[in-house]
Amino acid sequence: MSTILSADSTIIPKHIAVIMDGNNRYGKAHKLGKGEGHIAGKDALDPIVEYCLSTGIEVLTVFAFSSENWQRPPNEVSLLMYLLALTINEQMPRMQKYRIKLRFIGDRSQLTDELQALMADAEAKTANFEAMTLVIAISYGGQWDIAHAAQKLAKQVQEGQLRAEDVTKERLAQHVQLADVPAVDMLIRTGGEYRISNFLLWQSAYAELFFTKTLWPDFRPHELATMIAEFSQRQRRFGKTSEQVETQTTVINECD
Ligand code: M2E
Repeated sequence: MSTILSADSTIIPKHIAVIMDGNNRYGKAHKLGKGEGHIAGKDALDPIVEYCLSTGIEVLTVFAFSSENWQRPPNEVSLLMYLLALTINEQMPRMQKYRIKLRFIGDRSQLTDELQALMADAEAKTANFEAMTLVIAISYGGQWDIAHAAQKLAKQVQEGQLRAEDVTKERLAQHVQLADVPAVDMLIRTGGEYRISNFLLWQSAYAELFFTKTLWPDFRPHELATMIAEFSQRQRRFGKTSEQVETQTTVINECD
């Protein structure tokens, strides 16, 4: 397996995905108003992004809004939509400063034209940046992602460009979201629940899983650093297994 090592020989993951759970419970615990936990959660991301950047993580993907979140109370959905637009606008100068590529995954057809335009504009303005990629999952579901990829192949079959027996996992892998970046190495969930909740199902097939009771607004870089150290140890312990795992990678440094 191609591996990137830090100066102290820690194995650095290429792609970290985070389920940022616990905003509402944080709001309640701190006696904040309804929805204010999400505002606190919005600010927790910046230090994590900066830590990932300085550590050499290539891709950070965060679950901002799931396909299931549409079923939350209408007030909360509206607030989250507002916060998404606000955050994208707020983040643009930081993306330029740090040269971070911003990308979005999920079913955009469900979002307002205004939000869709904002997302397209943010992607276009950061498309050439290569310090890191920050992926925001909005209206995203892993099952939607896989079904959407299957539809693309089904259309090719319908048009006679592909045989049904050529619908393989390799071809599906080319059509799921983030097909062009390394697979998820670490999947982290904050907030104390032990579920994947329909996040990057395909892309996390071989991910190491990390769960913490820390609520998302309290999640800090030092806790992420501890998890990365644990990731590194797990990778070393199961080195044999991980050698057999084929991921889409750019070879930077062959080790072992
Ligand atoms: C996010 C969105 O719960 C969400 C509220 C908005 C902020 N957030 C959490 C995000 O995930 C857009 C960008 Cl550019 C960055 C983060």
